[in-house]
Formats: sequence, structure tokens, C-alpha cells
Amino acid sequence: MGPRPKRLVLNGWGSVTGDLDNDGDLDLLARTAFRNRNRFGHYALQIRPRGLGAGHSNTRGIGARVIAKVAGKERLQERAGSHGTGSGDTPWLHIGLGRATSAPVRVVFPTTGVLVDAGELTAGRYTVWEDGRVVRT
Ligand SMILES: [Ca+2]
Repeated sequence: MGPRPKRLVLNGWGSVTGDLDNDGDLDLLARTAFRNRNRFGHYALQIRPRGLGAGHSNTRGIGARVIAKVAGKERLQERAGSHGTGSGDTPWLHIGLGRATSAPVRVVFPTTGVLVDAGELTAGRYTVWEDGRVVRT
């Protein structure tokens, strides 16, 4: 019998995912920071849906869906408040593009249900999408 493989066992409660170092890939924070090294040079979009509040969509954009068409396939991300006990997510939705450097994007907010064409978004940019319009890119 050879040496036992090294294992790292940590409690996953209280974990957070997000792009902690703004390099375009998702990282994990669970007691310690696990930085994702983008060894393959893949690209991603970062989109933050934000609602109007006061009788309109919620200001955190929860329930908003972002749909990007990448290499002929649709990729969907939905803004959620959190996942699991004591865990949370960044308000930025991360859509991996692989080797593509841009993608056509559509956004829908739960209150209106209207799918709005956000146009072709370029990888590496951070875009804030407010119920119906881009406010910062
Ligand atoms: Ca990162």
C-alpha cells in the first residue's frame, strides 16, 4: 500500500463565489480564498442586473435572467439572493464564453417578463443592466 493521497476537507457552509480579483473567472471563498487560475485563457461576461425599486422590479435584480448565445448554444444565468445556508453570491452574473470574445445577450426581469436585447457584449467588461437599459459598461 502506497502513501495516502493528500486531501483537503473543509466545511462548505458560508461559502461565496465571485470574481474576487477581477480577472474574469470565478473564485471561491470558503474559510480561505481559492483563486481560480485561468490557465486556458477563456473569456467571460460579467453582468449585474439591477431593478428600479419603488413599485417596479427589486433593486437587487433578484430573479432577472441573462441569456447569452455562445457557440450556437444559449447560456442562462439567473440572479439569486443566495445558495444554501450562510452562503451568498456576488451580484454579478458570470457567463463563460470559452474562446469567444463577445456574445449577443438578452435580459429579462421577472416583473415585466419582457426579454430585452442587450446587444453584443464584449468579454472582460462589467455591464450593469437596469430593468430595460444598460446604465454602465
Ligand atoms: Ca477571478
